[in-house]
Amino acid sequence: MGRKNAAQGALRFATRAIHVGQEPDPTTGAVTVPIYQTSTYAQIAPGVHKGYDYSRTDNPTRTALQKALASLESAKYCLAFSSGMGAETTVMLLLKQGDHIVSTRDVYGGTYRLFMRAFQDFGLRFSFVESADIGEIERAMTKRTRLVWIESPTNPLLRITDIRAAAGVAHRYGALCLVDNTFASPFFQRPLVLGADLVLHSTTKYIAGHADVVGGAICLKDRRLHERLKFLQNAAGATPSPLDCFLTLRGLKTLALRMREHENNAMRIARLLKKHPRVARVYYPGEPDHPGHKIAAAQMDGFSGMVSFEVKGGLAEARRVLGRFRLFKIAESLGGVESLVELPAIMTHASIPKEERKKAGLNEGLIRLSVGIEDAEDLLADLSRALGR
Ligand code: P1T
Repeated sequence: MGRKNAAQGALRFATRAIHVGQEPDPTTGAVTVPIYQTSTYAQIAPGVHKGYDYSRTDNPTRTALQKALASLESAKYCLAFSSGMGAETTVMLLLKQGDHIVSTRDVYGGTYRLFMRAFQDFGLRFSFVESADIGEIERAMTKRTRLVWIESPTNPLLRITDIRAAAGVAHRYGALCLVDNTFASPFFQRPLVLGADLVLHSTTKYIAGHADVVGGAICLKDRRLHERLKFLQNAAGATPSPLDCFLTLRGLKTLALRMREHENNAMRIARLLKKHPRVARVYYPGEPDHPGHKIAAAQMDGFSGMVSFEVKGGLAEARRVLGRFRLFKIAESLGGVESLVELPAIMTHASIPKEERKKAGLNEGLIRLSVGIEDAEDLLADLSRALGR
């Protein structure tokens, strides 16, 4: 599907990650885009400037990041934010009272919290569906549905939605289709090529890749929608600092290298888990018996680095397993070079009510791994020790 090398002229993905938007600085020749640590810009006359007037509105370090990310997502435009949640909040400002949103049920806990405990109070209505079943999306659509919100692969159950089909349903009802592409990264999946209207990222994760910066982004093709979102980016003000943009851009340069390693390591971890007598269930879309494997193989270029699993013995045993890891650190977040482990029901998804988690199939004892790019043998040894022999 849409091989990474096809889009955006002759340059391939890994090259674009290093060069697009990152020409040497015109005044000094600096090869690395500088951190333009300035809040404002001297104007030639009132209202006459060189394209920058205030750093909430625009900043050259942010411009470089936005251009690079737009290229990698096969988008025309990208807008960067101070966090993934800042990006999500800004998308929601496109809507108005009475509008209806159909969302994947298994979404990041913070996304659910934003919808139900912030925007519901403004008169937005939400339906959560198992979007892996396109029929469920279709049955939830109404005349007021403005947005179909997809996560694929989902956080934390790694479910897969057919993005082309979901976008098709959204468009038939005159709604937009947004894909949160955080778990795949543009290296493995480009939803705009599959028909989605908006791609959202927590750039905190694979894109920045080193667990040292929080950020978000929205990528899109449509000029008018970009104009509105750019207005909202500035009006609401959840914009990233120049240093955050620099760190994110620095991480982005090695995205291709890192994603291959994340995937290689995750494949080996999933295989070990599948064979392990203490493991009850493994969730990894790269496994041929994963229910979404065929669709994932068709719409993605790889299966990324997130693996979830359940051990026999439920929550109590899961806690014991977490306590035995040495390399994998118990922490929220994902997508960095270092391996992390967590219990979603207690940590990242605790803000979703228990009944809702149950409906999604998110069990209390589910363990989520963000597989890093350490040596695979060391990770496998750590996992074996944690599971117990
Ligand atoms: O943390 P922030 O950069 O604001 O991004 C929010 C967000 C949005 N979408 C997805 C799919 C996410 O996973 C996240 C953040 N997730 C975690 C912190 C986590 O550990 O799952």
